[in-house]
Amino acid sequence: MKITQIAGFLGCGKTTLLLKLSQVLRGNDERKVALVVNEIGEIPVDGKIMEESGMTVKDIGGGCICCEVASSFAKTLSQLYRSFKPDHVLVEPTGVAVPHQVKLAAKMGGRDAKISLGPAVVLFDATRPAELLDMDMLGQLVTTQIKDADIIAVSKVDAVDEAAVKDSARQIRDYNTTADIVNLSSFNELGIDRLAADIIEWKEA
Ligand SMILES: Nc1nc2c(ncn2[C@@H]2O[C@H](COP(=O)(O)OP(=O)(O)O)[C@@H](O)[C@H]2O)c(=O)[nH]1
Ligand SMILES: [Mg+2]
Repeated sequence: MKITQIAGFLGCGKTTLLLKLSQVLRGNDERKVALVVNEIGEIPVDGKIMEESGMTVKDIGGGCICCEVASSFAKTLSQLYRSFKPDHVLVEPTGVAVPHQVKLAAKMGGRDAKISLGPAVVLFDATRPAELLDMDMLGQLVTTQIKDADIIAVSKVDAVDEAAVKDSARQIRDYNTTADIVNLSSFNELGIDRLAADIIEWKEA
C-alpha cells in the first residue's frame, strides 16, 4: 500500500487533481485506489460520487493530520489496509500541512500495515506566485512545503502564459534545487499521466 500526499496551499488545485489522478491510477481496474482527505473549511470531496466510481474515500476532520489528528490518520490507514487493501492511497492534507510531518504521521500507520511512502507532491499555483511567496506570512508555510517536496507541480498552467510558468519554476528553484518540477493543468489533463507514472515508479529513499 503506497501512500502519496498531494499537498499545497489552500486553493492550489489539490482536490481537482486528486479526483483526476485517482482515475488514472486506477486505470482499467488495474489498481485499487483509496482517498484520504483532511478538510478544514475547504471544498469537500464528494465521497458518494467517488465511491460510485469504485473508490473508497475517508474524510478525517477535527484537526490537521500532520499534528492534532495524526493518530486518527494512522488508524485510518491501518483500517484501509485491513478492509479495502488498496494499492495506492492518495492523501489530501489541509492547505497548511507540512509534508514532512504528513510523512511521519503516515509511517505511524505502517506499524500494523505494510506501507511504503510515495512522493510528497506539492502544488504551486502558477496564477498567484507573488501571493504565495512574497507574502508568505504564514510562518514560511509555503516555502516549507516547497522545501519538503519530492515533486512540485506548477498548477493551473492553462490559466497563465508560458513566461509565467517559467517564472514560477524559477522561483521554486530558489527553495528546492532537486525536486522534479512538472507543469500541471487538471483542466487540460496536462501532467497527470506523468504524475501517475512517477507515483507508481517511486521508490522510497
Ligand atoms: N484554471 C485552472 N483552475 C483550476 C485547476 N485546478 C483547480 N482549479 C480551480 O482552483 C480552485 C481550487 O481548486 P481545489 O481543487 O478545490 O483546490 P484545493 O483547495 O487545493 O483542494 C477551484 O476553483 C478549481 O476549479 C486547473 O487545472 N486550472
Ligand atoms: Mg481541497
